[in-house]
Amino acid sequence: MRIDVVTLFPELFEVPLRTSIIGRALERGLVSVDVHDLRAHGLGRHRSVDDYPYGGGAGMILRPEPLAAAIDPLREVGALVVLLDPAGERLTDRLARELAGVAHLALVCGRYEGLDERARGSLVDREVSIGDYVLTGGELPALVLIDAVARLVPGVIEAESHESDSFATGLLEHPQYTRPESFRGMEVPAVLLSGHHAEVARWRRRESLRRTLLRRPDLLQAADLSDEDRRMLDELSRA
Ligand code: 4HQ
Repeated sequence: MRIDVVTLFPELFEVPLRTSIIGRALERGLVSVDVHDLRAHGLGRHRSVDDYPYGGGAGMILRPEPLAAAIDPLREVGALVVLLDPAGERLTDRLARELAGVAHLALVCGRYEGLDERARGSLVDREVSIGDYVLTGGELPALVLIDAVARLVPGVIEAESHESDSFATGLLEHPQYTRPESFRGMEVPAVLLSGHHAEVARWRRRESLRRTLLRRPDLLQAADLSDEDRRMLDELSRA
């Protein structure tokens, strides 16, 4: 998968894209990310990329010409152009999986008060929001999108790990424990030390259901639940 990024702050991408699982995916060539500095297409001696809003008001707006100069070549080679913006479709597990199936993404990061509406309307295919809060730019949302999507590219992590992701199963994940067996007087649940694989699986499923019921009951509507799950849920909600 290929990802291009258009930004005024390329340096924000350096460490995150060199680190850990995503760093390794890039090193192995499973994903490639090219970061383009919008300033390279700035206008005049000052390489200006923004200007005051027509009609007045606070803040600056990104002019369409530098955006077009940066984005047109990416459109030409077939990239799906995605703008990170609070007005976009919310990034969910479903959307991350959909975007992981796109061979070439171009992520556009706004700054200030955002893009001129003509650039948004003519240069952008889709808009994605990472949540209902206001950030200073689209760079952190772009990194969130890259992280969420790249880990789903075959080979980046074991398929097992994301097939059991909470939002893939529709339930929150069960509690996990590692050494030591006793920590500050708190013990690892005995069933996990028992070696009974079927009992471990049943305990984990019950704890997933318990956590989802307590913290995100809204997820239960869409979850794929067996008769046994419904029986467990029934028992949990009585208790
Ligand atoms: N932005 N999800 C870029 C966001 C945002 C979000 C605010 C995007 C500022 C210029 N983007 N503009 N939330 O807060 O995607």
